[in-house]
Amino acid sequence: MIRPAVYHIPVCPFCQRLEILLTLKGRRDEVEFRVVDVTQPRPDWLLQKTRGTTALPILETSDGHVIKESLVIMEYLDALYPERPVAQRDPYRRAVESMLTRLEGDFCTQGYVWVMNQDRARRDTLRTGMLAQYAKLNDFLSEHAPSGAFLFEQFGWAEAVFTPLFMRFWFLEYYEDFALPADGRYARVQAWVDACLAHPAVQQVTKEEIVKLYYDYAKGAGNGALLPGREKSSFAFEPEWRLRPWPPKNKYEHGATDAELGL
Ligand SMILES: N[C@@H](CCC(=O)N[C@@H](CS)C(=O)NCC(=O)O)C(=O)O
Repeated sequence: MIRPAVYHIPVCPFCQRLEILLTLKGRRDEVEFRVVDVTQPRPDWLLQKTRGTTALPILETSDGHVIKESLVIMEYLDALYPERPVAQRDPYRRAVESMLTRLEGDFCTQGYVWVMNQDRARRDTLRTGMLAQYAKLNDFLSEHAPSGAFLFEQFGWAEAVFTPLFMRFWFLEYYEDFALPADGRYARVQAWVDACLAHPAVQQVTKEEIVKLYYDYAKGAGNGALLPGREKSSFAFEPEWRLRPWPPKNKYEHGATDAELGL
């Protein structure tokens, strides 16, 4: 039987959600992950599968159907392999984790808008906006999961959705000196973030990889786009990220060359 295939961009947070979900289910090897290079135009055969859209991941089922959107693909995989369900089964608990999941879009947008910002004057506003997003999560968890690390007893659906974003936001820590203030307003969400980052099912990427690959995002160029004066994207596969130096942190003062980035 042909395995389902996920077309993905390595280091993409939405793709990592699928890897985490499958790892939690002990099914990581039952889905084939096929790598797409975000720095190159999408090949025609892929655009035919997606009917022209470029966002990844997509999943191609064993019988050739295409499913888009990471949260929808998560639903599909959780239903396809029903043992060890990741989504809550109890209707109320499922509603609670769905309410938390609905917060991921604004949370994600705020972090990406901030990392891509090039106007130093907007930094404070963006930081305030990011803190407001964390405060929302803090409030939600304080109401629905005041004690314990996770939303429910174990790392589950909401954690699989959010952890890839917590990991990407290492780029805010590095390029924007962002850290959650160590006070009561964020204590519950900080405990959640820490528990999520430490979980064995999420170790597909590292801080070093994210900081190095997302350098161009920090300079305002997303999705493998090329910055002026550069010949290679920080998302290039070669040279491998481990062989490159850590990028300069001072994104508002300096634009690193390919050579400085080890590209
Ligand atoms: N809402 C989508 C977002 C997917 C998305 O934005 N993927 C990025 C990679 S991290 C992408 O494919 N960007 C390239 C493009 O859109 O052409 C999901 O959850 O799957």
